[in-house]
Amino acid sequence: MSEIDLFPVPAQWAREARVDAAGYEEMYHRSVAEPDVFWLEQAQQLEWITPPTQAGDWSFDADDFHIRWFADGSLNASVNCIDRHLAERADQVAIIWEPDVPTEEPRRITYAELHREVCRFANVLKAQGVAKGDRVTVYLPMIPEAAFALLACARIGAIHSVVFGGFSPDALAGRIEDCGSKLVITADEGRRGGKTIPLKANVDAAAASAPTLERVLVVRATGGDVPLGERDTWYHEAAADVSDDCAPEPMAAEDPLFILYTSGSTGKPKGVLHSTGGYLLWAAYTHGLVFDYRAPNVYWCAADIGWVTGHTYIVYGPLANGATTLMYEGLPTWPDASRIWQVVDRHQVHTLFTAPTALRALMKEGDAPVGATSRASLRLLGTVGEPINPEAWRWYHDVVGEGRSPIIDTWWQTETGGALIAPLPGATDLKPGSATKPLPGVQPQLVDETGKVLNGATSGNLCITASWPGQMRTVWGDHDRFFQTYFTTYPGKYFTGDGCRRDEDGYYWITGRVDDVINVSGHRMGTAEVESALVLNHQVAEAAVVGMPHDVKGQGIYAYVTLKAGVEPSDALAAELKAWVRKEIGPIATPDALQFAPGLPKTRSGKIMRRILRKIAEGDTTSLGDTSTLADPAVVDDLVANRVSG
Ligand code: 6R9
Repeated sequence: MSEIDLFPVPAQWAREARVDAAGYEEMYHRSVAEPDVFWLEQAQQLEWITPPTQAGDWSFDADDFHIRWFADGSLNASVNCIDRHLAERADQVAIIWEPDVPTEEPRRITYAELHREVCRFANVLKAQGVAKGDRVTVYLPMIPEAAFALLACARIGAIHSVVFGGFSPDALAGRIEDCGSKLVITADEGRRGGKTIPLKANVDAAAASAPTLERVLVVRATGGDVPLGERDTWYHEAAADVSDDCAPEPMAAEDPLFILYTSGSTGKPKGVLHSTGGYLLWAAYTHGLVFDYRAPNVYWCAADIGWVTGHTYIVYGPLANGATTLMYEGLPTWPDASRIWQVVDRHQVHTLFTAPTALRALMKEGDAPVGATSRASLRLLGTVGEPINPEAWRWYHDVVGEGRSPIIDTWWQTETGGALIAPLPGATDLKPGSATKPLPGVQPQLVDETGKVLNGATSGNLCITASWPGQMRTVWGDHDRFFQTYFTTYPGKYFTGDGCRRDEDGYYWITGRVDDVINVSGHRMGTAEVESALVLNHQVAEAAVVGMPHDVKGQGIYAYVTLKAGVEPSDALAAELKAWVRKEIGPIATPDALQFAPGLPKTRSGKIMRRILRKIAEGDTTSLGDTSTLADPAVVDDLVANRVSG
């Protein structure tokens, strides 16, 4: 190992952290050697109604496929995130809310207030007819009511399904229908970076193609002029005369807590289902370990609640651990590139958790906007969502953290519930660009294409061989798809879809997806989803979408489009089709580059050779590999000649 690439644990962290290097080794060993004992012990960090006597009960094999954790235990997630803290920290701030507009006042919600707000919200949901097991779709901006709504669902045993506010009415309708939600919680409008998002209008548009939708609860956020129809109720009116106490619903550990839709390599987005006990424990356990959280430090995860990171590391993990969690309505770069650091100073943030794409965008603005702020409160810096390039890692470490704060690069997925591979601040020496080592309880394995296990320093496809409590339990409504997607590529193992290198020190380096999923600014997009949106347009005959390198987003979207006979390509049509995708799915799916292709490179059996399309999109046209198996090799020359830049 070259010394230059190793950042040892800072002395203060080594002294003060709960887990040091020896502690990690011991914990890891125990988690694998005696998983039942280990997990029943860890489970004690939650408050149970009935404490579990069983830990993991699972099999990844086809003939006995099942995953259960703590199955005889019962609990309520909102009690764990709120009620149990009241004796000790009723007056501690639970949520700091920082508004989009810097001149507006932040909100500070104590645990006692959170209890009242969540109980009221829960009572409103009950009055709207929501009962245990019902699905509730949440389409809200980053306002405290988003956290209240999630916890209120948890309190009464309803299953929340959050849809990111940037998704279009069509994408929203699909997600409402798939899980059969009768109620949507939204706001008049959202705000972000000075722009407003017409959330309520989007729900109205979605309703036309979402027949299961019966009622809409509207939170007043901006005060915009939004007409209410027959199925709509203002939240503040409904909350005016409900009690501020609500008895929590006892839930079995395996009862669902939430559904969150995510993109896969094929088909429509999957409703990833998480359980109450296992997920909540994973959220609390990993938040406690990787951020070594101590009250009353201010902890800020700058994700959106529409993604799993917001679920686990803004709401469930920190609140289960009695933290002060900061929720930010806006963008890190608005009104200018200092904003994120001003928020750090304003609230004396101790731990900041953000994404490589945000760091790259900030880095582009130079060091001056950072230097204009103090950041003296920072002690820990986290990252998530995509591989972090060593250059961005070093900038985060040296410029933002002034060398003081370890960089906690957490690798995980919507499916995993929380971090699986990540350093511990008091235990793990860091290497820029590596998520380092598996957390106790996590058993990664690298395999080759044929499934052969690769040992030692090597590269391969990343699998996890043993279940962990935070593992997803099913795809909503399609258990067979769950099994097929994750457990059949390498039988008996969970396949992550990621490629990975393991070095001579046993450090893991995630290299990115090996399937047709692309990672745009840390957001997962299935190429198939963008292709389906394009071919819905009457002018499009066929489309193929691949990722291309992008210096801020990590990956951009490159679309090849074959038009129907008689339709002429033009710049105007390219712009029209980009706008079409934006409208069909949402702004995050807008192609960065769109090339008209008279033909796509296909094998004689009609399979599109994406390998070639990726190479052309990357601008690497010298090594296209073997094109002799193509039905018409000439199409490649045309594609190379007419490549567009993003
Ligand atoms: C939490 C989240 C999951 C995919 C995952 C991988 C990529 C996430 C990463 C990372 C390298 C990290 N990914 N964290 N790659 N280093 N620290 O992002 O969930 O939206 O489901 O995306 O993101 O490719 O498979 P999700």
